[in-house]
Amino acid sequence: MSDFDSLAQIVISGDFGGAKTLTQKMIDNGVDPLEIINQGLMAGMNVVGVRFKAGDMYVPEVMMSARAMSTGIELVKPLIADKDMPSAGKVLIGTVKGDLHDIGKKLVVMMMESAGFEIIDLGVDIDPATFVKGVKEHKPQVIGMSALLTTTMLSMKDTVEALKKEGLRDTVKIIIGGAPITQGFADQIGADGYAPDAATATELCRRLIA
Ligand code: B1M
Repeated sequence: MSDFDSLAQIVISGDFGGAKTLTQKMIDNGVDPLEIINQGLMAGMNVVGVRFKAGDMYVPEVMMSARAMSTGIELVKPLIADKDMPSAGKVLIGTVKGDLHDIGKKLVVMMMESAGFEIIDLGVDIDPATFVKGVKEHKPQVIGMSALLTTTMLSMKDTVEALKKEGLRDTVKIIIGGAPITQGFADQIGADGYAPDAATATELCRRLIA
């Protein structure tokens, strides 16, 4: 098995100690940092995404894998000039107004970061005006909104309307998710997409940005 395959396997198993040791060994051996990311760390996380979506991996395991991936990335990052660091796109994300649930959103963030997206995480209880301000300031390609309460999902519609009012709606793609959200609701409020889980959300962003 090559070091790349071993590193991918280490990420899949969520072994952050192993990720640190092998990434450092590969750096010391002069392996290209971008290859360490793409063929080792990200390759492993891609498998995690597929397995999680299929129900073969669970939330705590995915979090361990994401941590293993981050451990490797942190070692490699200083060796890569900013211009070389691959960015899949910029995503502004938050849990909507009145809603404090963020475990799922954090998972979405981890998965997207692992896939090379630049994430601006606004946090929880984010009102439409703050999303609008975030779009003006950060100019993301995608806005992601999360809601876990049936009472707060309506704030997603308010945010879409607020973006329209400010003339910003056509500058970004909007994706939504969270336990009570459906594709039908996404269509109803004029979002560009809905994802039932973190892996699908990441794929959706890739598709919308492409
Ligand atoms: Co709350 N809670 N909670 N809660 N809570 C639920 C959601 C609830 C279903 C429990 C129940 O009654 N059975 C219920 C909602 C009922 C409803 O509206 N239909 C509920 C309630 C009522 C409440 C309170 C009102 C309780 C009270 O105070 N009376 C209160 C509200 C507080 C508030 O938000 N204002 C409350 C509080 C809390 C805690 C603070 C205690 C805690 C949250 C801690 C935290 O998040 N930091 C909590 C928790 C943990 C839950 C449950 C048990 C678990 C949620 C979770 O983390 N799931 C939940 C019951 C349940 O779901 N079994 C419940 C794991 C997580 C990985 O899944 O968040 O679905 P999930 O995320 C998934 C997908 O949905 C998707 O990807 C994720 C990963 O695959 N996804 C996206 C999520 N966001 C996405 C965004 C995307 C795309 C995909 O694109 C941008």
